[in-house]
Amino acid sequence: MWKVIEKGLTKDRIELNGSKFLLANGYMGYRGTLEEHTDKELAACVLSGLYDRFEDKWREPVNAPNGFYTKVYCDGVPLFAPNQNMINHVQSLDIRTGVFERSTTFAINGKKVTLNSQRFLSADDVHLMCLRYSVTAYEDCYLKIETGIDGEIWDINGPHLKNFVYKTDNKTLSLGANTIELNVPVYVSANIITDSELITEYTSSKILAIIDIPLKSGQTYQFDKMVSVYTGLDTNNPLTDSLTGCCKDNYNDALIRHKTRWEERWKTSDVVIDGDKRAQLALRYSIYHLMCIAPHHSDRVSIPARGLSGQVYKGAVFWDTEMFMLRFFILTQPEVAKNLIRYRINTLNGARRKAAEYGYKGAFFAWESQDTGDDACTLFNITDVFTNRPMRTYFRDKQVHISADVAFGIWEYYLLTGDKDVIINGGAETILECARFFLSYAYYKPYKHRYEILDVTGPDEYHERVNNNAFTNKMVEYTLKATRNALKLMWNNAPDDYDKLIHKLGCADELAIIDEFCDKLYIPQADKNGIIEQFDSYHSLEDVSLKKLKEKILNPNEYLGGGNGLATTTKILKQADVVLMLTLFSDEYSEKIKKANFDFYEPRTEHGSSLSSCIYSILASDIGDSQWGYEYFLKTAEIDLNGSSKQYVGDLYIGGTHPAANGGAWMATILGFGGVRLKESEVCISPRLPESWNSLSFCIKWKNSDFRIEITKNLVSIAASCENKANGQFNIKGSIKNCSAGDKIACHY
Ligand code: IFM
Repeated sequence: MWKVIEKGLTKDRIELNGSKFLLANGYMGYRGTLEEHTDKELAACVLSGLYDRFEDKWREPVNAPNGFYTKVYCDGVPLFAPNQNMINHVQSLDIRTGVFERSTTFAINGKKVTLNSQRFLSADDVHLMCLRYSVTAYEDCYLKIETGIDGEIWDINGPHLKNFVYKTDNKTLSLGANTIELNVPVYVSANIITDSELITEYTSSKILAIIDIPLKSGQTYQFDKMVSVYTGLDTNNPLTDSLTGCCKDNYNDALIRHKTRWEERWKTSDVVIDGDKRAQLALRYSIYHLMCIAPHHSDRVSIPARGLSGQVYKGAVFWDTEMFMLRFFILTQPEVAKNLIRYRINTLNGARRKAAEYGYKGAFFAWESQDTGDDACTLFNITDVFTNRPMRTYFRDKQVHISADVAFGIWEYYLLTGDKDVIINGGAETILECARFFLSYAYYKPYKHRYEILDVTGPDEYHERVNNNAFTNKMVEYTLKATRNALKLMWNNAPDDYDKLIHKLGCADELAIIDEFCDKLYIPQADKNGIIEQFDSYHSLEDVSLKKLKEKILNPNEYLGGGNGLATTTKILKQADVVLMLTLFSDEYSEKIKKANFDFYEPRTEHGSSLSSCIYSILASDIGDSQWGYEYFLKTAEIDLNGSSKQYVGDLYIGGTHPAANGGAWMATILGFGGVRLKESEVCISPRLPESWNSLSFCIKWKNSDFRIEITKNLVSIAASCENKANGQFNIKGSIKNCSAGDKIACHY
């Protein structure tokens, strides 16, 4: 259950396959197109963390020139899949090792030839991409192979590269260019490993090595191509470094090193489901995506909403990372989680600038965050499909919950890892700045003796500018409590740093007010039926059924929110909102309340966001409805396998991979079906496996200690690593078990 295979190829599959067969290593992502494909087929090598703005278009990540570009002519006829000469095609992605393969057979004037390729983006050296390419002839024929670096690249809001320069020496080719906005150099060098003679050719956008070779029937010609990518953000000498990078290794050795890294990752991150092959593949596929786009190498970048599958959503980092992906990394690869946290700390000044821009104090994090933390989100983010006019959306200025999501991520990282260093070095400051932002944003209503948070947009983006969104208020409360605790931790562990911080921010007087704010913040409560109103006056909106609402849709891409959206005046929500709150703060709400809200909001949720289903899955499991839980899990886990997601909103292309759903699939499994709740002092496990699952096994790292957990229908077994420093306290459906280094415990439930 480790291979994703697709047989045959039609034009309409190319775009989806680009995402489905993505290779990535955190530094760059290479779409699952074929070597002969170009910008027209959306071939792209997306660079993480390098952004560019062309004229007044949206700023977005830069795509590097395509170093895998290779095209073969057989007796003068180009081999291009899919076309009328293609008689067989299969492509696969080995998610255990991050290796892509294709095999395509063509018939040219009655002569058969097969192209095979294998490629990977090294997990060991993130600048390196490797291709092994071969052609087999079944009749005598004459081949011309052009392989090189293609500078004609797919851009959504480009072009982003100018001043192309070419360089060649014997078996290496280099193509360099500079970004438009900041003039950052980008270099791609390729080392073509072959005994054949190469003739170099330039076109206006490509540098090519040409290999002319006659093949006898049954003969195979093979070459390897080692490609290295460096930019001016990585080094002062991107040309030299990319040239050295592409020459230092051979394909086989690089592959061994790459596979070793993947093996290490799976060791801590694999989840084994016994009894359900479909779920197993979908879950592993989700985990593969999380691991391949994660910044293992840097704390200057995070994970964009569409990963490294393209420039969609401006390559920006949303709340998706903290709320949907971070927990996977905290519990399986905390060093990556730390990079994700440090990215927010490193972009704190951008968040301060945004708060100041709106007249607030502290840190208002970007709804769409890029390299500096300044907000890439525009005020008119969607175009109305009917009028073709830009539509005012309030994502940028009113989704204030983003600052609470960031604070939540930082504090949860600390609670589950015990890593005080992050809190002392920037974490506490960031959380405190978020609290100061909320204090300046909130209103104190003296006649109600409470603080309220007015004029916000919650996760349900169909209802903008509402008051007291329950999720937002609850998250703000968490931020304020985390502020107290983070400052206490700093005071106890690094009093000098604490003093310096309070002095630097000049906020000594605000600390007591933050405490009062926390105690007097209004948190919407359940009514007599157990329902928590999503925001003030939500209940007075029209209660139309989702079916009826959908019948009114005139254009499949029309936006249901905004000023005139069909959902705006109704109770139909875009994505989990109150339900998300109930999963995050599960312990604080009774089963009755959870059930009442699930039953109330579920039929009213359109799931217009890929972030929605996983949350419903978790809550469904929590309230014991494994059927709902399973359906929503599959919807989430298979989203990038079957390409079933929305591709357009208005005229905005939103295709690509869905890392938040990938993280959501993991959460739905571990938190939902596994019933795992991680706290600072103990790990609680209340399993509710889906019917067909015999067992679920996985590892978690909790407070720097490793535990292997296996859950069957009636037994939870836990094995602690012999190297563990901390003892684990496990609460298995109320039965408390301690698990020290080397222990193996089992508990019936
Ligand atoms: O962050 C999400 C948001 O909640 C819904 N629209 C898409 C964004 C990026 O995934």
